[in-house]
Amino acid sequence: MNTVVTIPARSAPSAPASSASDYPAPKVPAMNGAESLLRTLVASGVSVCFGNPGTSEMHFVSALDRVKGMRAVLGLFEGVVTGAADGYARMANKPAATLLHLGPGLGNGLANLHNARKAEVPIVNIIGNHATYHQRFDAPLSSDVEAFARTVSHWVLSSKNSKNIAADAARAVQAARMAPGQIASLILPADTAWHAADRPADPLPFIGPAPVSDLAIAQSAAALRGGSRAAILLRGAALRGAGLKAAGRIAAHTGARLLCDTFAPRIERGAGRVAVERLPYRPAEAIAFLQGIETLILVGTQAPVAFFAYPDQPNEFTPAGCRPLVLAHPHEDGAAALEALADTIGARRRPIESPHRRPELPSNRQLDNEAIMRIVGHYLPDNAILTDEILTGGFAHYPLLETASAHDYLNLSGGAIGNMVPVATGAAIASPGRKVICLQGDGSAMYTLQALWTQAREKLDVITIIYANRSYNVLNQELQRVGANQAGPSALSMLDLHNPSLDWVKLSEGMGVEAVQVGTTQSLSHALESAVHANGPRLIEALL
Ligand SMILES: Cc1ncc(C[n+]2csc(CCOP(=O)(O)OP(=O)(O)O)c2C)c(N)n1
Repeated sequence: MNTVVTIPARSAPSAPASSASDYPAPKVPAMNGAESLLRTLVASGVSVCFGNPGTSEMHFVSALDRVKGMRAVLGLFEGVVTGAADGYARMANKPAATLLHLGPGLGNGLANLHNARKAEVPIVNIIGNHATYHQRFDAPLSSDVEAFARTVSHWVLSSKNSKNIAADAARAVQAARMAPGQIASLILPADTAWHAADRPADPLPFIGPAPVSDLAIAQSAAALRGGSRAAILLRGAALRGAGLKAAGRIAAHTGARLLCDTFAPRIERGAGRVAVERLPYRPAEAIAFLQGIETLILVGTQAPVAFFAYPDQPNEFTPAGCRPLVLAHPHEDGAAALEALADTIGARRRPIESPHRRPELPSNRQLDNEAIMRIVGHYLPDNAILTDEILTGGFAHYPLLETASAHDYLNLSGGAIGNMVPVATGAAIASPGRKVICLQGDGSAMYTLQALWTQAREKLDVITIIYANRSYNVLNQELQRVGANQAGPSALSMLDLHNPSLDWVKLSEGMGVEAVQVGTTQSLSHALESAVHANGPRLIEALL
């Protein structure tokens, strides 16, 4: 017999039970659905679960002690959970699981699942729901979980019973790992977790990136040989390792420019890496940047468009007369395609790699955005991970890190702010032994600041530098750009973060992360140098 829980019948006492012993203890099966799910995830290579559970996920939570191989990490808000899963996947190249509490828990995590979808990373969401037979009562936490999930997921399935759940989990991991990386959401009604399962499921084969056709390679080769002024716009795995090297060979052989999207999710930069120019954010600058390009080869991305439409400004950036040519779609193997293209055109020269020249420290003065980037570049440890959510603080000074120590640069990929404190947290969990430096706008930081608590609890090597300009600065600029330039005090107060000013040292220390406030280049240098050599999380409030 597989029935495992005695559900109080409708004739059960109507008065609340005075103690748990008033009801018979549920029988515990040898392996319940939740345990079969967890064992399947581990067998399929999922070894970290970021979660914020509730009653409907208690069987999953209790299985964590019976199943070895799953690191469970608590986030104190679901946006932390989903953003951390994004950061983990960007660095680990495989999915973490999230554990989310019904529709509202998932809803809290949606913005960062949106960002993860744009970053094209794999994530397996496990979302609890009411027991199947309870859903008709419209109890307080009832909602259309599938509808919530569909908005951000490539794959959604609600498990029907405890016997299916392991097989469903194996399919969820397979779906998440489908190139270039997908969001898979498995909904788990509470009774499917607590009833008996037969066994875990075996892992399913991964569907890796599709090979690029010979024709696509021949077309790009012909375009490069034709002598037109060419550029290659890169995204995804092509911005790392073999793909980046092959792109560098092509550039050295043909003179083609190498470009990346403004918000590429991950890029290998710094000493020893092939330098890639970053597409500017503002339309006028992006158009000037691309001017003169006659052939634009696309690898893992689309032809560039503006972040927003602005009155009287173009929203497509490809120059008139330029031919965009897809070498590799995002689900295809862009790195292999670049290698094949380099071989086809006979690109034998070594790629040009950036030298190692740490940016010089600025002279002592009040902090500004340029000085912060210089100091970060100066002290950046080898093989660090940098996350960027600094909006107005960053664009102009991005080139400063070209000759800093080799590092991975992670960007806000989907435009929903509140992403990178969690992303830095997940990246640190995926990359033990590597320092993570989180460059963070103060406005954006406040959305998911609870990630600091997770950093403290997990003792993660993350240094967060808050750009404390006490403003939604970028929106002050956007006011002008969209032509809403009659803003008065009420409008401007919506973009201002004074009154009261946030006390970042107290906020951080309140969550267990040592913190310091700095206002000069010298004090930032001291604070960063000391943080780089320390273990565990630190926060530096940089006054601007
Ligand atoms: C989820 C979400 N909510 C709101 C916005 C709109 N928004 C874009 S930038 C920004 C302010 C960012 O401020 P901060 O991080 O301090 O950077 P700064 O503009 O000062 O450089 C806001 C509110 C957004 N992009 N995403």
